[in-house]
Amino acid sequence: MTKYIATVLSLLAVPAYAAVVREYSLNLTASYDAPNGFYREVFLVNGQQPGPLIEADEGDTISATVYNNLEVPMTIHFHGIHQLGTPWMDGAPGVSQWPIFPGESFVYNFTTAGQYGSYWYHAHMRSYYQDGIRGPVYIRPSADRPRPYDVVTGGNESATAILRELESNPTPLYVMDWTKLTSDATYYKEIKYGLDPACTLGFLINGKGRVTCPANGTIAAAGAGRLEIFQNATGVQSSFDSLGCLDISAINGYPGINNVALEAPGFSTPCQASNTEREIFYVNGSDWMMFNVINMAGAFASYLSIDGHDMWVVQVEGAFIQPQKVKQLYVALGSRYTIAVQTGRDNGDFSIRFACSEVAQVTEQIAWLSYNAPTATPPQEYSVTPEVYQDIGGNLYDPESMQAFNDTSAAPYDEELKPPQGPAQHTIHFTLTRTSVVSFSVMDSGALMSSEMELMTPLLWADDVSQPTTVDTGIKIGDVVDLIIDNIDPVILHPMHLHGHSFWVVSESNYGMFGYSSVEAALANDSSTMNLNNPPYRDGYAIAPGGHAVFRYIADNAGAWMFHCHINNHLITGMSAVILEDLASIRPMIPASVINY
Ligand SMILES: *[C@@H]1O[C@H](CO)[C@@H](O)[C@H](O)[C@H]1NC(C)=O
Ligand SMILES: *[C@@H]1O[C@H](CO)[C@@H](O)[C@H](O)[C@H]1NC(C)=O
Ligand SMILES: *[C@@H]1O[C@H](CO)[C@@H](O)[C@H](O)[C@H]1NC(C)=O
Ligand SMILES: *[C@@H]1O[C@H](CO)[C@@H](O)[C@H](O)[C@H]1NC(C)=O
Ligand SMILES: *[C@@H]1O[C@H](CO)[C@@H](O)[C@H](O)[C@H]1NC(C)=O
Ligand SMILES: *[C@@H]1O[C@H](CO)[C@@H](O)[C@H](O)[C@H]1NC(C)=O
Ligand SMILES: *[C@@H]1O[C@H](CO)[C@@H](O)[C@H](O)[C@H]1NC(C)=O
Ligand SMILES: *[C@@H]1O[C@H](CO)[C@@H](O)[C@H](O)[C@H]1NC(C)=O
Ligand SMILES: [Cu+2]
Repeated sequence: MTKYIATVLSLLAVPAYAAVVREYSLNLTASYDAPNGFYREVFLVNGQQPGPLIEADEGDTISATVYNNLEVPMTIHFHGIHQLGTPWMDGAPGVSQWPIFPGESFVYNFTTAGQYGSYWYHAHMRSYYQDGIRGPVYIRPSADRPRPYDVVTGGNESATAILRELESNPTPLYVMDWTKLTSDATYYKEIKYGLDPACTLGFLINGKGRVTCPANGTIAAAGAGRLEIFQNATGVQSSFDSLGCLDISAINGYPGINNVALEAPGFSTPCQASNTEREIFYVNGSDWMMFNVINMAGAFASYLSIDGHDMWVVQVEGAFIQPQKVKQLYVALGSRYTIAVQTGRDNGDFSIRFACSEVAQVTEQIAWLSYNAPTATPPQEYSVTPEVYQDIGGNLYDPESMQAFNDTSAAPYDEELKPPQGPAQHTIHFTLTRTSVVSFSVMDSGALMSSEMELMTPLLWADDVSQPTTVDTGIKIGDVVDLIIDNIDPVILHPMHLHGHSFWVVSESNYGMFGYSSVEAALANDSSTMNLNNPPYRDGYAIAPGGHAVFRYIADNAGAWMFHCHINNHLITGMSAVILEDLASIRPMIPASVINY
């Protein structure tokens, strides 16, 4: 009741742009469904996957009550939301809150002040978001944010006005990978048989899609480059099965076992095609469309391309960028991109393609962009135009002429959004490594985050914070922190995500380790390896196999913050650290209701 009055009062008090409280109920339930044609248990948020959109205007408060009607414990993390001043609302079990047990509920209250753009929410317990506990968050930017739309439209005022209008309600374009087994079942097989569950039934787009079974030759042609990478790195010759999954049995020492995440060990089932619904976007005569692209997958990144259309990338992870006009967009796991697409064709139907970008699987999912009138029963197949830019492996047909999005040069449009220059107060080194077939680490020591931590007293208020993956360098508010991250794995890319902050990617390379003890040391020797001038500003970034990156951020948010790989199978087998930030100053603020939950 007080909640409601507060909402109404704040609406009445100031006429425009008044911050309000946006209330949401997220009801988590289990069901049995076949989104791409194969029945399995699925988890749903308010009866759907992905869950409903949580939206707000910049500065609003979000109050989301989560009802856990599942049979497993749960927490919800609002990915990319800084939780400034409310680290106990971050949804990290064992770090910031107790799990929400079956039958219980929890209220996530937090401000969106200082943040705008595209985010998402997802389960942070186990790998449960891969079973369907995930959905979008969108924060409309305040009026005073500088927008890059004139660059996109070449100064055409009416087109700029259209983009400005579309910005209030972008079209969802969410990709996620989907497995035949539940995430728990997959995990238990992984541990029992010592196998890497890197094989899926393919992607879903906005929760829809179908399984297609490309001809062997098509998979082989699209996957040739990957086989070479794999062979160079491991010395093992391999091939793809009919689902496009890389046969990893040779290195794992389990000859004959394949599709291990999907089938009973010892059996590989050939691909079975399904004919389920695909997502269709109707142009309806509009000149432009704006999409919020979010990779909500549990394992795989992807390449996005729209046949016959350029994509203008205008926003990445909560910041407008210097726009790039591209034919292909690499969509990192966990990352968000807003794209503007000029829908300037007279008619026709075009494929929107997401191709898996990982060595482990060659697979593609399609949605349609249709210039035809919406029909009650859309056709099972469209006859699409031949203007295809990428194959099912995401290889561009003509890389010379077809521009791909360049993350490295995606600097914020707001030129003031720059990293602090001088030396950092803290430099923390991480090594990304596979410590066994079924464990992964971020720590130089190879230490694994224990999965039991999820059930332990959260570090935010625990008496003993000294876990092997706790990083405590005495960070105080206002300090500058550098994370040097070397990925020593020869094949596996790790999309690293930091809670509580956005950071600048001040150095990155796909080739070689950073090789310096600090940013200062690098600058002193060879400043061409560094970008402190206009680096990308992100909350997640994929680190190439055998490559490195350096993230710089300002410690402005006291708490206990996870720094982890977003590939679920890596996260839950150890690949996370928790960086402590001025805990002493925030501990007195933690609500008793959260501690005594
Ligand atoms: C959550 O926010 C609402 C609305 O501001 C407020 O009424 C409620 O007391 C808050 N609950 C908690 C647990 O902070
Ligand atoms: C959640 O959904 C279930 C199944 O539809 C329903 O029985 C239950 O009442 C709902 N709970 C809430 C809090 O909405
Ligand atoms: C400017 O944009 C509008 C809206 O998309 C379009 O109708 C018009 O043709 C454009 N003008 C020019 C000169 O391109
Ligand atoms: C694999 O190794 C060969 C021989 O060193 C090299 O020519 C080739 O470029 C490598 N391929 C890839 C994809 O790295
Ligand atoms: C396609 O590849 C699979 C797996 O390697 C093999 O079993 C099958 O015989 C191949 N089919 C054709 C038509 O070549
Ligand atoms: C086009 O029209 C359909 C049916 O009215 C509607 O569902 C869809 O949202 C519209 N698309 C756009 C881009 O406005
Ligand atoms: C991407 O941008 C960076 C920084 O501007 C540049 O050094 C690099 O060559 C670009 N990569 C490609 C493939 O164009
Ligand atoms: C310093 O830079 C030079 C030239 O770029 C390079 O050859 C050398 O390896 C660097 N030294 C260190 C210690 O990394
Ligand atoms: Cu990883």
